[in-house]
Amino acid sequence: MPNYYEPEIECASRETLREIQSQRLAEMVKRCYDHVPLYKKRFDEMGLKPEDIRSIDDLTKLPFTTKQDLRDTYPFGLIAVPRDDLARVHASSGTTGKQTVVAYTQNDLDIWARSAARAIVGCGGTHEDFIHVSYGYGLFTGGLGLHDGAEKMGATVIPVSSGNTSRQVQILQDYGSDILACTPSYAMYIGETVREKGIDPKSLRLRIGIFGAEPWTEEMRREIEKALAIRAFDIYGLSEIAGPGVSCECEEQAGMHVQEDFFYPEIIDPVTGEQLPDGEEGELVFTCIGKEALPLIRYRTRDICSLTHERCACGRTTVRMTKPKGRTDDMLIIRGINVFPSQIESVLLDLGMDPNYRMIVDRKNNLDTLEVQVEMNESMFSDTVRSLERVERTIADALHSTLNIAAKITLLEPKSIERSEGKAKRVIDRRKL
Ligand code: DLL
Repeated sequence: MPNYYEPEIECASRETLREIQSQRLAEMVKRCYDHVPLYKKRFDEMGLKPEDIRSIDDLTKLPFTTKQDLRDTYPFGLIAVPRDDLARVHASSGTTGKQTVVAYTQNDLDIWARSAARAIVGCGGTHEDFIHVSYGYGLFTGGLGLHDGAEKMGATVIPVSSGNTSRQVQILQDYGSDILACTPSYAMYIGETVREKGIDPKSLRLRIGIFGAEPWTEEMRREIEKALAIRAFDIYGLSEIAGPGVSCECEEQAGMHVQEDFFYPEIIDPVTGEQLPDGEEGELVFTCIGKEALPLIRYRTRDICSLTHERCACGRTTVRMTKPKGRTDDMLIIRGINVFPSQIESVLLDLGMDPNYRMIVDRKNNLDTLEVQVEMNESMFSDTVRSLERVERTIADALHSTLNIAAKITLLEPKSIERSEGKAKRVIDRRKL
């Protein structure tokens, strides 16, 4: 059995898990009340006492926490331990507004590393593997998260970080990396570079990819698996809750197992806040039930997915979440139709296009417009103008029939869309400017 498989938790009965969760929830709520002024104030306003929370069934009595709460208390206002007890700080990229700063005690780092270790083992990683980490190192949690997880489960880490793609390929070849960890868009770029260098991906030792930090589709999975001759797994996480490893696929690839002894998930209706049952799509909410420094209560992730408690064929009993298809805040509303960039990606890949695209949303004469710029691949580039027009029409028709949205399609020269080494930026929304 590989290291860092923890069947006493990962395969525990639902009753055992509930007991652990209930006890940890009661303890963390008390800590929040005693040490975080914002929570004390909210509880007092609601007439709620920490003693009212005795089990997981009481969770819905608790208020939500939002990203705005973290911003309002920037940088360390929600921290529940003395500054001296902190072991590390990370931050989210903060494309809008202030950065979100998060902090960890040594125990929190251990919980996170255990989660990431379970994730790597769940994907089939073993202590014999060389894990090539191409997530960015730094305030972003990707690099150090996978790094600590890999060390925890006894593998050998290659801490490459992102960038210098040609060197990444050289290292994959020369060091014999077994596992690649990076964003799916960067994996695609690395795959493209492997092809351009005339390397047969099957000649690489690479076996497994652990990709996350942004939404990606099943079609994209197939493309990456082909380009790098590997099995590609989805890993999810967010800095506010820990980092990568909050959940991850197992070898069944049938949803991501949540490390629910540390991070308790719920799905809610984003408008009413009501809890939704298994199988229903809504906003993912997490309560950190094991953490000390930043024990967030019912944190609204804004990610859209659903949960299932059905036992997985891998034997794990932990709840699984579906691939988040996007965030409530990257959902575009174009002429009243809700569109996630991942849906556009699905349509393009289904048509055999490469997933190099950009969406430009604008408003002309009070009407929303959508232009989808799609990069041609090398084989199409030599085609006649007429056949390219046909391709544009085919894409426009497919978008119309699957998403019911009219878009202008513009084909661009190969390589004209900037490649991403981290999270890809696909949307330019000029309506807000
Ligand atoms: O992206 C942590 C991470 C690093 C996860 C490496 C996986 C791998 P943040 O920068 O705080 O943390 O961004 C978190 O990224 O709320 C989701 O919207 C999105 N996200 C993360 N993983 C996935 C995924 C890291 N597998 C935000 N699928 C989250 C879809 C994802 N979206």
